[in-house]
Amino acid sequence: MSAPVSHESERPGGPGGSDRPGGSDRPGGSDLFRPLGRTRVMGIVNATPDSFSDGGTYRTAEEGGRAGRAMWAAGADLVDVGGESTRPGASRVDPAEEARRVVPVVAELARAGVTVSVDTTRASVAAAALDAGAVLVNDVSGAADPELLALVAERGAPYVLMHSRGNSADMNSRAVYRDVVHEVVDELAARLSVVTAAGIAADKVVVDPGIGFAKTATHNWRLLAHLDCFTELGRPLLVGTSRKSFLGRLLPGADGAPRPVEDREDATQATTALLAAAGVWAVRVHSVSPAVDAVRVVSAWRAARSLAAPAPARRPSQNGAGNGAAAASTASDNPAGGHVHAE
Ligand code: PMM
Repeated sequence: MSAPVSHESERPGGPGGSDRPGGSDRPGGSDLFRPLGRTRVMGIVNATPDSFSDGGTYRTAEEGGRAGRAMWAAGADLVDVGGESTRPGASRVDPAEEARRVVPVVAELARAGVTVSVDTTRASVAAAALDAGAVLVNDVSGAADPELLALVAERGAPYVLMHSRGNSADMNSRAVYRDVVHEVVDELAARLSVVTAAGIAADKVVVDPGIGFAKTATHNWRLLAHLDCFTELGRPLLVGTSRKSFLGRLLPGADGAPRPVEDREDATQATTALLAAAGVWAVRVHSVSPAVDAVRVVSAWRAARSLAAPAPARRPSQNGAGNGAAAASTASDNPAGGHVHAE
């Protein structure tokens, strides 16, 4: 587990850095794993009619491209383009239709210099997207398709291995765990072996706990609270909480109904800050600008904790407990329970 933030105050702009739009710390495709000392922000463009949050928003390649470029301008490190909804119950689209949705958006973004990942479970779509300039394959199936793995291995592309069980038709019924954290870690470890046996280099793999995929809200919270357990996989961690239903359930309206998707943005940024403080490699978000800000806030906070002089001594209190308490609070440097693999 690395301590992600160590050089923030050396950046122009001081702690937190002025690494916003166009900054030199946004590495391109071949450099995805270069240590940045902060969590990356992956923007989401779903070129689908039916994704749970942004489905139907980008009806043409131009609209998808414009949205992706705006995310890049807002400071995204990557833009993830998908053409098939993965929400529970969604029906599958024909691979040719998925490619028709995704490839022009990928091509336009790559032409504009944006670092693009493709969110697909299919080899044919991944191949076309890589041809069009994508640099990372984001596979939410949990490495279900040997053809996709063979393609990624052959191209030498970085690969996101996300935990899931089943498919969108049956994932809810498979959300049954005795110990969700260790079962998800163990299942990811097993899939990581499959991925490397297929020829994908371990050092090109990012792992993802798959928030909301075959998980209840309680499972999601447990995973988020114990991300440090994922360090044993030895790979960077990507986490996607953006606007997901467990946030809606946490924040019901007066009528008890879950908060609607469009009103989950503030809660999403709270999770972004927690994830950045936990040191994850990247967060996957619909709204980039507040996530970039949240990451910068965490960077400044961490820089102040790790680089500054020791925490100011407490004034001795009347009962004489002062300095002991200060020492105890600085000894535990991470309120999120330990840094997870950031780089
Ligand atoms: N979530 C969704 C889609 N793709 N990919 C990864 N790696 N991790 C996720 O959590 C994830 C994903 C579902 O959200 P969306 O429909 O808003 O894209």
